[in-house]
Amino acid sequence: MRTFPTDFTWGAATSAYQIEGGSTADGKGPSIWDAFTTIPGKIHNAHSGRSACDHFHRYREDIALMRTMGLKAYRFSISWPRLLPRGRRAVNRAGIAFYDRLIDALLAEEITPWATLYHWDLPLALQMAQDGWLNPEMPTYFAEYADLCFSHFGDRVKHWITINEAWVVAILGHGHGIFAPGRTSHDEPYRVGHHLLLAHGAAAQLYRSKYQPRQRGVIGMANNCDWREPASEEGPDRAAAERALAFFLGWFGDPLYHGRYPEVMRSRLGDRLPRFTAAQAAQIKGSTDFFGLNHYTTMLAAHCDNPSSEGNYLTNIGIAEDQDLELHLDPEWPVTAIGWGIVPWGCHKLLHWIDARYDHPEIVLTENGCAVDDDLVAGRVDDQRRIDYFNGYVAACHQALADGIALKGYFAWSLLDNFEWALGYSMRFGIHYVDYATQERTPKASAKWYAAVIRQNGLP
Ligand code: PNW
Repeated sequence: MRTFPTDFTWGAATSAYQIEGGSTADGKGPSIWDAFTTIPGKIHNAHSGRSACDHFHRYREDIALMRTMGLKAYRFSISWPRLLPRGRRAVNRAGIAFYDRLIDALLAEEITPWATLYHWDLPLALQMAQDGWLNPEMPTYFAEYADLCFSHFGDRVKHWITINEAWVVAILGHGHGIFAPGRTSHDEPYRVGHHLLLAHGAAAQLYRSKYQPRQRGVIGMANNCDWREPASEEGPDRAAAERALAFFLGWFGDPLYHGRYPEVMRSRLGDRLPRFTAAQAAQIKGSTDFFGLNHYTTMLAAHCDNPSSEGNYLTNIGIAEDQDLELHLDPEWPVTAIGWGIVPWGCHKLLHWIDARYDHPEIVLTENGCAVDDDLVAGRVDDQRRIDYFNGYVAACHQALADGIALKGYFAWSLLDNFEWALGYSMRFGIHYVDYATQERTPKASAKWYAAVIRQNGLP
């Protein structure tokens, strides 16, 4: 039996646009994803989150699924345009009431709510009239919205995540244009990333000064990173792998923990990388109470003198031209339905990389999971491949704990099959199967496996 610490947090995660549906219900305003999903060709089969898993109406049923599993914590996101339909000022009381009901129902089942403030569903008005995350005023608007959330929910929500995956918002939303708002540029991602960091910093400072002394919660950011393994033992490939990690996680982790961007980004990007004023750097440095990490996969990294970031965005390469980098899979690795390698040792190495670079922070794995081509057969989903994936990654977490890394929690992505962004409903990440025609939920074998892990607080 590989046992976890008694206070270890076992959770599952979702996000508002991916599960709620109710996209115009009770006064909700449109988000950039409501708009983006209407553009022909952007989303697999023209799917959208209009109804999604109808969690907006079925949250009680979904909390019952969590209770059945013995889940300790549930990570969800708050829809900014559900609270502020035009992004600022006029508050939609019915939106507040929805999250009040959700939070109260979770607490009634002794499930700890972990709330993410921004999981990509920016109010459309802020995009159309203000250029969204390109606007240097966005950190101010975000802090206003955060203030609203802390003031209404902070008496009950003690775990806050400001921004989910700044890298994805910057690179996939403003670099490759495959996610909302669909912009393509080699320069905008760095400005967007800068504003996201400033937005996090403004919200975190507000929380710490105005709310934390009374509410006594914690605040962090959830950044995503895959592991980059050198494609060979040669110096250039080792340097390429390290550079890839700096451009992926160091981009956000270094400002949060060191108060500056990685040196390799500053030297390679020059004036394309914005600068922090001394006051801004001081506000961001040390602004998180834990290191939130979303981790899914690993790629081999090789030096390449003329790379291209065109093509398969699923490799998470970023702006390859800035990194002299090429990525590929080891053909030996098994892959998930999305084509991501299943490489648990990459997770273990990344946890060590974070532990060393940021001086032993408390880490929470805020997302980990995989897509499987699940079949519902006679009321059952036998997703052994997902169990194998989780088993490998949870074992890697246990190994990291045994090495002395301060890992505090693990959140499976996802509680439910849901709207997988550009891939629509074609990819299933859930531990519960969702029949989108009937909205019926079925616990997969992986939900039962995970329930046993939680019950035993470890791996058999
Ligand atoms: C994360 N990529 O996003 C998100 O936080 C979730 O909303 C999402 O459902 C989950 O991972 C599974 O994909 C990503 O294509 C989505 O590079 C796509 C990419 C990376 C992260």
